[in-house]
Amino acid sequence: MTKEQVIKIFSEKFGNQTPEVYASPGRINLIGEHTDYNGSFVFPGAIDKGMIAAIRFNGTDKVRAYAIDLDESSEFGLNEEDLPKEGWAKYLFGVCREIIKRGGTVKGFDTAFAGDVPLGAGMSSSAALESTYAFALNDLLGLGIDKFELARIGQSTEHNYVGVKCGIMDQFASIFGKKGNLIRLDTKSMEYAYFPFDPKGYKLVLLDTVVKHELASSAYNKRRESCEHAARTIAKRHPEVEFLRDASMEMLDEVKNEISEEDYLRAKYVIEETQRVLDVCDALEKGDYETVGQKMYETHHGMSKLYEVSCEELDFLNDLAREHGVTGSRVMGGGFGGCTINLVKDELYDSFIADAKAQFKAKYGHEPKVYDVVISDGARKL
Ligand code: GAF
Repeated sequence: MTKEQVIKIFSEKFGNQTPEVYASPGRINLIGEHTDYNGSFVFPGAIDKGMIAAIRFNGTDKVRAYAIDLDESSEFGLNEEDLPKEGWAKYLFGVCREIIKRGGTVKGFDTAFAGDVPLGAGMSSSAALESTYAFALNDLLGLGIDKFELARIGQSTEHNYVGVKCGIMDQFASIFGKKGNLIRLDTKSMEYAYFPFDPKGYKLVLLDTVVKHELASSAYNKRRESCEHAARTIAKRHPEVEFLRDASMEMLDEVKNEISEEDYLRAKYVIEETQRVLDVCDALEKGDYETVGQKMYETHHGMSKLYEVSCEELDFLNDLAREHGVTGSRVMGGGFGGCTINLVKDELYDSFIADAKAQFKAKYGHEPKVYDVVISDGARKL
């Protein structure tokens, strides 16, 4: 939806005074999955799909919000007990509350928003929404909150008002995104580096299974608990280990009999995935896309067999990619449904996509959705 369209809908809903308009993107992640809450590396980029919001202060202490795509409204106050009942409004409320907790004063506002990040596809529509409002309120109220803290406001919203104990990757990518660049982020030190990403002769394409399995957020939180338990157990022998990122396979093997097999497999995946991100960065610097792709397949295998966050439909698309000779393919994001991300040679693209659509439909009754990745800018005022 364009800026003009959002302003028009806002004006129909809340009157004619012109609002300000902000936007924030969803993200892809080339590699480094479930590593961000383990103090490790991620390698995301912002995309050309996101949320757009018109916003204007209304002189009250209430927020009146309109979700254009859902045609739903919500009105809520800004005190802790005012948590709205609408799921989507919890994100807006959470952002306001997290700003207030950090000492910022938030005033009541009217807002209408829309988005084109597919929901449940693993492209982080929720971070796009949080980042839009964190960025907008900070800018409009002149709060002077730095970009790292804006990302943390979104993350804390997830933790405290949505119930997902996520890492920082999605909000970071949504705020810090830069056109044409992936970002390698060290989630322990928060040091980051932009990597221009323009793989000549290849396309990066997402295949969305349009499947979202139930209880994804509780399963996600459970993965995090497994990792933290493994890290704590290792730290008893190796106090320098704060996160799994600090641990080696040798250290993990030392405690193998002290943790469950499940926790062992989860931790093994994270330790291996940490190394894969670094390997992919090296390979990219050499223009070695074969290695990048190989690591993507290894990640898929780990996410499917060790971390157990894939599902039948995602494995099906991954197998198909391999059969077609696609350079790299893996489940992207939190998992339990959503997309595969595929690094495909230009000359294979058409036949792979056509066959993926046909075979997936024959097996599951509907085609996967196809999104070409365009790496774009982060949160901004329009
Ligand atoms: C979700 C979370 F929100 C991220 O923090 C990250 O852990 C990701 O899953 C998996 O890499 O998107």
